[in-house]
Amino acid sequence: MHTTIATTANTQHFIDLEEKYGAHNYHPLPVVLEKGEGVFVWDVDGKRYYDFLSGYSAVNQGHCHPKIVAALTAQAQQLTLTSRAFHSNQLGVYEKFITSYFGYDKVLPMNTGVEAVETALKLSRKWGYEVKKVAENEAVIVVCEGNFHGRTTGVVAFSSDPTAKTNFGPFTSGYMAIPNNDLLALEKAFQNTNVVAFMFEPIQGEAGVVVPDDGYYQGIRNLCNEYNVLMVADEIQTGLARTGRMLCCDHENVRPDVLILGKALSGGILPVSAVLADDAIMMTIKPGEHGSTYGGNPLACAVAIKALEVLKEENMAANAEAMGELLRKGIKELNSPFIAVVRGKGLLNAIVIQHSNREAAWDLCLALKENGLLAKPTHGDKIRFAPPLLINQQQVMECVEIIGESLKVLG
Ligand code: IF1
Repeated sequence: MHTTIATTANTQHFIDLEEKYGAHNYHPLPVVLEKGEGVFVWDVDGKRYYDFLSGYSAVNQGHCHPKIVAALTAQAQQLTLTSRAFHSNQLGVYEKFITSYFGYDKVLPMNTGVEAVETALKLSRKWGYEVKKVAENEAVIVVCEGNFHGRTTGVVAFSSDPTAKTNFGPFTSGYMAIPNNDLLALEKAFQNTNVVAFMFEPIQGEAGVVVPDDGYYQGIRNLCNEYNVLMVADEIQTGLARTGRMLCCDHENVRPDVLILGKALSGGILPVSAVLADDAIMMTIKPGEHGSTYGGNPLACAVAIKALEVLKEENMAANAEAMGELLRKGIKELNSPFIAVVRGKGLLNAIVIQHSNREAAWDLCLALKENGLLAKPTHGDKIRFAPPLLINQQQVMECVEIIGESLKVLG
């Protein structure tokens, strides 16, 4: 059992409601939030926290960014949903905007991240059969061990995490997993001429912010070119300025064939995801073959344009790079015997806790919470540090102090 801490009656009231009426598919920290602004969130008792999770990188632009909220409310009073049975005056404008923003011919709009992943998988197979000419039902998509691409039955089929898979089978076939960050294994996998795509996270998030070797993205690009395989980058978490570049693949000036975006595409306002590709790939999907009721809805279009504009207007990539450096340096200089590793890129970071108590990472997160910083452990010993990208130097320094102070609970 996890350590528990005293909560106020007010906080406990809301926790009890979730406990009683909600499915128990999460194990949240005992904090109940009611307000957010920029890098901060407030709980129902009025206590303020630095948000070091940012909705798992959905809130890159900061909570309730005024420009994005304004775009939301203006469009909400005009038109919110048409379905794709009709055109809207927002969709085409958004499609032109996002394709020129990222430099692709076409976009396919969806809602949640995993839907965009499913879209990319279907697109890859379609291209494989119709362009690469793989024999019917023989297409193989290569993925990495330790991947996290979402939670549908289709996507957990190629997860290597037993928690994600156990008792959810039977699973679809056509996937091959290789070790992450291993170009030799990738080239070996590509010997199979039925391979149509390699889908990867530029930095594995769920696995604990695993940054690959320099040259990995370039290596993938070269192998995909050589073997006529689609390079499919899941930048749902790493994209949109989080790692210090607009896309994580930009660190090596590499352009994937298929780009998957989600999370911060709306700045945390509503679920908006997208798949981008050029015509040779995207035009293999014909009317009726794929879609979604809410995909590309007017509200999402208006919000996504503003969310993308804000990233550039406020130089969020450059700030993420600089503040990430400062944060990692600050944490390293704490010289804590309980921090085995500090790693990350830009403001996608994690620490690995080493301690005789298996609950140490959870306990540290409780102490961080008491001291005004919210972060969540993964896989027992890792804690992700990923604040909104508008955090400033003075705030980073204050957060390092909070982390230093909180580490004292570990002994
Ligand atoms: C949860 C992790 C983060 C993702 C990548 C697709 C999706 C995600 C690279 C699916 C989602 C989330 C979902 C969240 C936990 C979280 C997560 F720890 F599980 F891995 F961020 F690091 N591709 N990631 O990271 O997007 O369908 O959820 O919109 O609670 O499951 P989604």
